[in-house]
Amino acid sequence: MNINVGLIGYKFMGKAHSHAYLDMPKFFKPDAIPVMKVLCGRDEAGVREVANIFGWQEIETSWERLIERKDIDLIDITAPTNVHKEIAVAAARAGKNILCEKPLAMNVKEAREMLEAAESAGVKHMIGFNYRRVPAIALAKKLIEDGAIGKIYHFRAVYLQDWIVDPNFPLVWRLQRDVAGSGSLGDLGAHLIDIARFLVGEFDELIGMSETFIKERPLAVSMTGLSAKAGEAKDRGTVTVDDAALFLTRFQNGALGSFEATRFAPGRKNYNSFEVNGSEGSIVFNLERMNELQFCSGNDPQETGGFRTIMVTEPVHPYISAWWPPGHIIGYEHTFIHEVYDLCNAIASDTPVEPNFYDGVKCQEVLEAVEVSTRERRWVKISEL
Ligand code: SOE
Repeated sequence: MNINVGLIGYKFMGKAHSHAYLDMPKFFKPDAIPVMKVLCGRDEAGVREVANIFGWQEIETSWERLIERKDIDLIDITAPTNVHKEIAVAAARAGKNILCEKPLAMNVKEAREMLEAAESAGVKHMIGFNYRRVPAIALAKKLIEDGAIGKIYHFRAVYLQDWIVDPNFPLVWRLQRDVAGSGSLGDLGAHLIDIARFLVGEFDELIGMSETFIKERPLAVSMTGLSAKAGEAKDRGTVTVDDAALFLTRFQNGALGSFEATRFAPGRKNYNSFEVNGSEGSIVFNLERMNELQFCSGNDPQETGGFRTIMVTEPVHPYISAWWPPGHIIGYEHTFIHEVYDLCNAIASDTPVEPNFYDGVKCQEVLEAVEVSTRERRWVKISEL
């Protein structure tokens, strides 16, 4: 079986997804093969260039036209957040399966509409929380489910970057609320929230705070991925999102959580890290060392107890047997390969895949609760949303 893919967006995430479709069938044996049918973007020259590099068969410059096509089975949305809802709802109504980048939507209302549209159309839907498919994080999940760290007491997470510390870094779309929805909170915090839900469970209540350290920046003349060029120094615009967001939470199972998402941590490039403490042990992960998982077991002899570093590259580890011999590490791009592998199998077998739009909605509720809490300076129950 083949799955004809129409991918919307061709920059940072568009390339990560293109690469995933290209490589996945070369290493995995999926039940359905993704066919790189159409790459879609507004700038014809830009989209054609990327389509040629990755081997997309055709291009489109209108997502509406793409969705109307009868020969497309899966719509993959990597465009900015403000267009997710319109595209996803239209794609669902046209009977297309959907993969959508995170955060799912601009707010809870939109996210719920997307879930409702996808569910009532009976299509497969997935959200791009790719870090669930880091083998070390998948191993952490297995260890927790096996009871290796017992009852969870703490989840402590930070996602730190530094690419906008320079006050003259331009006002890219990720710093504009009407395009991105929020700043570090939705871009980085969303990943932490999803990992927390994956490993610990649902949130009950939280209290948050955020700050925009640099309130004005030069306008951007060009941007791609996380790089951009500023125009004239006098042409400036207002930053309308948070630069950093922090919150404390109580999970429904009684565990306590602390979260910090910032782009103002010099030296931290993509430091997505968490520690889970349970009654029988602890787990520590850091994306900058993504092939490793730190594990401490309370059952170890006192003399030799403590954290051990598990190199998560043995064939018994999740996803790894498709790759290289032990110790031959994998990287960021592999998480997207694992994601499209699971999605293609789910479409082929007509079974649900996770994380999906439901997980997107649950994450969006937490994001919005942080914003409400920050604005109103109070604890917020997730059930209020
Ligand atoms: C930029 O902050 C970014 O690329 C995010 O948008 C991704 O979701 C994250 O995985 C890495 O950082």
